[in-house]
Amino acid sequence: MSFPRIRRSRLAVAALAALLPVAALTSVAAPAATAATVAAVPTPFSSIVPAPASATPASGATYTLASGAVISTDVPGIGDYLAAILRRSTGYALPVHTPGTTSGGISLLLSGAPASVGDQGYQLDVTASGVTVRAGKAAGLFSGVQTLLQLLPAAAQGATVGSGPWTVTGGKIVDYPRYAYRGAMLDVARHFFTVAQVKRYIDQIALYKVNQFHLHLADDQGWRIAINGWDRLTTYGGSTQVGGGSGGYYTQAQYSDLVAYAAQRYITVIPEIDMPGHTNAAEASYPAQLTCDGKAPPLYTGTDVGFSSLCTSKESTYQFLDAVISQLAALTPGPYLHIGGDEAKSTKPADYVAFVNRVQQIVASHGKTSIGWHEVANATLLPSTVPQFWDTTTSNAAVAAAAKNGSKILMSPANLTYLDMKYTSSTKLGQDWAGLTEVKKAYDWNPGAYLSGVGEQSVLGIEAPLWTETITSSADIEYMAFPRLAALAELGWSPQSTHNWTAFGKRLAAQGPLWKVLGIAYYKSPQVSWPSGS
Ligand code: IFG
Repeated sequence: MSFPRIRRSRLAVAALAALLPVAALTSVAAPAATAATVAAVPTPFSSIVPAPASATPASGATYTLASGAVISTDVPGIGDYLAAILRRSTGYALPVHTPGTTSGGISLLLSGAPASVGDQGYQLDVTASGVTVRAGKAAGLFSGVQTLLQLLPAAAQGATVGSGPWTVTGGKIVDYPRYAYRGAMLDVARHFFTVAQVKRYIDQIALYKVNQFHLHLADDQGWRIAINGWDRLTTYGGSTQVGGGSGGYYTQAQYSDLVAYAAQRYITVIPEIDMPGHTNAAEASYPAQLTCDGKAPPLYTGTDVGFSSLCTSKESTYQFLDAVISQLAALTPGPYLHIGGDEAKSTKPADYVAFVNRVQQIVASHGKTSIGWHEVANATLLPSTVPQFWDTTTSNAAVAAAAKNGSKILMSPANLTYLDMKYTSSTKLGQDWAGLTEVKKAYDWNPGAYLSGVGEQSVLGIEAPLWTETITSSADIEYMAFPRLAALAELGWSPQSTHNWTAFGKRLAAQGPLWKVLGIAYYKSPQVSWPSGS
């Protein structure tokens, strides 16, 4: 079988793998290739997103998953997760066992990893006889499994049994993240998304080792989480959304289901109740307690910001917030609660500062750490409070002062990380107030050297927010999130030394076949040479 001589570049290899089905159908220059006659070209280590800290292929060595393979693991939940995916696509039984005498197959072990991989990293070894992932903690094993899945043909993540062969490139990978916090945010307030839609997005962010999922649960247009004793927040405050649709909300059981689903993928949920601004839905629901004049504003279905404020001088406001925060804290295993704090244009600055100072204490009294949009840095931050930077500037005095004072900063510059920014002026979805953000612009920056006065050691990590004023479906989410979420996930995980747009563009191209298999409705950026058929 001879293909026209192709530069054995990474892209060509990935394209070759993706072209096989098309070549079989359309090739006239060479005899029709069928999967049986041409072994699928294993995915090279250089195609993995995020780029691993270190990867050494073993030339010529490969491992092919066979029907009798066994998954041996110290963490049954991860074994079952991998087995479910591979049983569906290979048709193999793939029993999951605790590690024993059986060798070969796939081993996922909590022993033998080098200390350098830390709590979230792993070591992956592929030899002709099997695949071994080693980690210090389960989260690291899960990350190693994501890398293994990317090394298998894209069809291995498909919903129907494929023909294989299920071949993996041989070699060794030792990998660990640059930042502890690699996040994605979904705004379910402007437009409500069902539990199934949120779980679909959680599955997708897990592909790229994102480990924090920030849910923007309340805003002017809707309150989306049931709070016991405050039913009108959801029955009335959750009854609409941008554009006037019927909105919706999560019961506490549904929220807990999302938290558990994310946790099975080693993703921590961070709930946000935006305050003191962005609170029209809450004020409309409980005007006596939350507004200064006791008058209920009408429900709001537009997209303006900055017109609402909780009444910061009323004690009932803080009794309300204590109920909300204590119930969310009880439902949230993770360390963080997000208190919003952005665009409080209708709150006097001195009132805002006093409010933020007090709310941080309420959050701490319920055992959690606050994250707030970076305006909270104008208050007196608790040492553990995390300002989330979202402006389009490269300097902010209050944030720099907080960093100097020891605060960790979460990086979300709107012009680089906001997934609701249009790609180009012809992008139908999204907004453009922070500029137009093609995938190269989302990739080509350094979170550890972006904001003056905020160096590498002050950066907690990076987060990609998706605001949903114009986003109403899973296909909309996917179009705006992919490929930019993969770019931002790499910025959060990979060493700065691997940062190279040309190489990353080839890695992105290699994701195209997987996104096609998964039905991810991604934006085919012209900045990337996507394999045809992907
Ligand atoms: N800014 C607002 C969001 C949203 C966004 C849309 C923040 C922190 C513009 N606040 O971003 O509520 O409207 O791009």
